[in-house]
Amino acid sequence: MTDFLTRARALLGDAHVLTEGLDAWAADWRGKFIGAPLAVLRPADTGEVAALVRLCAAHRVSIVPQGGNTGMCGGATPDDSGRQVVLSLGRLNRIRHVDLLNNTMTADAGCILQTLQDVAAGHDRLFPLSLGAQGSCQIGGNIATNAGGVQVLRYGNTRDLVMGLEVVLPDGQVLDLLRGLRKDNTGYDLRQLFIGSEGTLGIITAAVLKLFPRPHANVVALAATTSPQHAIELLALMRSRLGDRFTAFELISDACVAMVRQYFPQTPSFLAGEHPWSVLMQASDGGEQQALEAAFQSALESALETGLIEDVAIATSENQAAGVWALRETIPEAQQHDGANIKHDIAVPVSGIPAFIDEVVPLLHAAYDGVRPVIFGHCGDGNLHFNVSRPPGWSTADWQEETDRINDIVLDAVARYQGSFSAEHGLGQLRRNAMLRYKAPLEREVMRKIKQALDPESLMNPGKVIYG
Ligand code: FAD
Ligand code: 2HG
Ligand code: ZN
Repeated sequence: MTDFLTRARALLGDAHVLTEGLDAWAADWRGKFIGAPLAVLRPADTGEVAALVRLCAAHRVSIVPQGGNTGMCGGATPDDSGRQVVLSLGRLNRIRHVDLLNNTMTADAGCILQTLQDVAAGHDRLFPLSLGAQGSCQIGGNIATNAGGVQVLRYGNTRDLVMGLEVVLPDGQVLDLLRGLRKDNTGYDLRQLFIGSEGTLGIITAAVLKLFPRPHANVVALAATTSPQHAIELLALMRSRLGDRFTAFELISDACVAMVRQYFPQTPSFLAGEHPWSVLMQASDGGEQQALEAAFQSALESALETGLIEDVAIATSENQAAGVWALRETIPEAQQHDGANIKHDIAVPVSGIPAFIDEVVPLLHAAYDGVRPVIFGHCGDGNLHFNVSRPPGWSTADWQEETDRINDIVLDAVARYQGSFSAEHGLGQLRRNAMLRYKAPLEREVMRKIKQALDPESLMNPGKVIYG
C-alpha cells in the first residue's frame, strides 16, 4: 500500500491524499456506520479521477465514492478493513456551462445542490431538486442516489432532471454522455444505469441538468387534518384545483411536531392547538402572486367546508414560508437529537397510505408498549418516512437490537401493499436484508450481470446495493 499511496500523492499532490484525521469521511451522517479508510483521495477534475481509478484498479484497491456524505444508508461509508479508499468529489465544483436557450446547466459532480439552485435563480431559472440536506449534499451524490425530496410531485426525481452525464468507468475510461438533448433514441439509455447506482458502477464526474422557468409567485401553507384519509383527499382536491402549480404536499404527524419543538424550542407555532396530522402545501407559478393566492385560498375554503381540514395557516411573508418549511425540514435533525430511530423510507400507492398507516401503527404498538412511530414525508409521492423511535425507558443500544424485528413488521406490510422498501434514499449497506428478502431473485440476477459486465473486479463500492 505504500507504493499505492506514493503514486496517489504523485498524481494529486500530498495535500490531497489524506491518511490522518479521517473521521469526517469515515462515518455517515447518522453516525450509524463507521469505517476505516486507507486514505481519502481528493481529485480536482475528471482527468485526476480517471487516473486514480486506473491506479486503484492496478493495485486492486476498492473505491468508495463520497459526495456530501449526507446519505441515509451508509452508501458512502467505507468498510472497516482499512483497504478501501474514499474518493471525495468535493473539489470537482465548477459550473461548466449554462445554456439559457436550451434550459440546461452543465456542472461538475461535486457542486453543492444549493449552489446549483442559486446559480439557476441568478439566471431567472429554477433547478427544482430540493431537500433538507441541500446545503451540503452534492449533485453527484444526488444523481448516484436518484434523490427525491420535496418537489417531486411537480418536477419528478433526480432521474427526471438529468439530461446528460460524464462517468469514469471502473477501468478508468471516461464515458462522455454529456448531451443536452430532450430526444435521443440511439440505443440503450446508458445514463439511467448510473442514476441511482450508488457508486457501484462508476464515478459520476459531471452532469447536464434540466432548468425550468423560475416561478415568481409562491404560496406555502400548513393545514391541520384529522386523518391520512382526509390528507390524501385534500391532495386530490388541491391538484384538481391547481394542477401543475401544486408543487409540494408533505404529511407531518403530531409526534414530529412535538419532537421538533422539544429539540428546537424556538420553532414557531403556525396552528393553534394540537392536531394529529398536519400537511405542508406549496404552489408556485410564473404569474401574479395575487392570482395564485386567490386560487389557493379558494381551494382551501372548499377543504374547510367539506371538513378535509380543520384549520390552516397561509404564510404571509417569505420569512414565514421559510419557517413553515423549517418545521418540516428539521424533523430528521430532531430525530438525531432524540437518539436511535429505526428508519423506513417506504412507498405505497398514494391511495393505500391511510390503510397502510392504520394497519402498521397498531402492529408496532402491539409489539412494543410505548413505541413512538414518527411518520412524515412526501405523501404526494406515496413516500413516507416511517421511522420508529424507542419507547420511554429503552436505551439506544437496546432499541437498535430490535431493528430486524421492526423492519419485518413495517416492510412485510409494505410488500403486502406492493410498495417499495426504499423509495428515495437507496440501499447502501442499510438495506441488505430487505434487498434479499423482498427484491425478486430475477431482478437481483439482472443487476448482478450488469455489475459484472461493468466492474468485473468489484472495485466500485463493493458491499453496497448488490447482495447475495
Ligand atoms: P453521499 O452521501 O456522499 O453518497 C451517497 C451515495 O452516492 C453513496 O453510495 C456514494 O458512494 C455515492 N456517490 C456520491 N457521489 C458520487 C459520485 N460523484 N459518483 C458516484 N457515486 C457517488 N434524500 C432524499 O432523497 N430526499 C430527501 O428529502 C432527503 N432529505 C434529507 C435530509 C437530511 C437532513 C439529510 C441528512 C439527508 C437527506 N436525504 C434525502 C438523503 C441525502 O441527502 C441524499 O441521499 C443525497 O442525494 C446524498 O447526496 P450526497 O452528496 O451527500 O451523497
Ligand atoms: C426527509 O425527507 C429525508 O426529510 C430524511 O428524506 C428522512 O430522516 C429521515 O428519515
Ligand atoms: Zn425524504
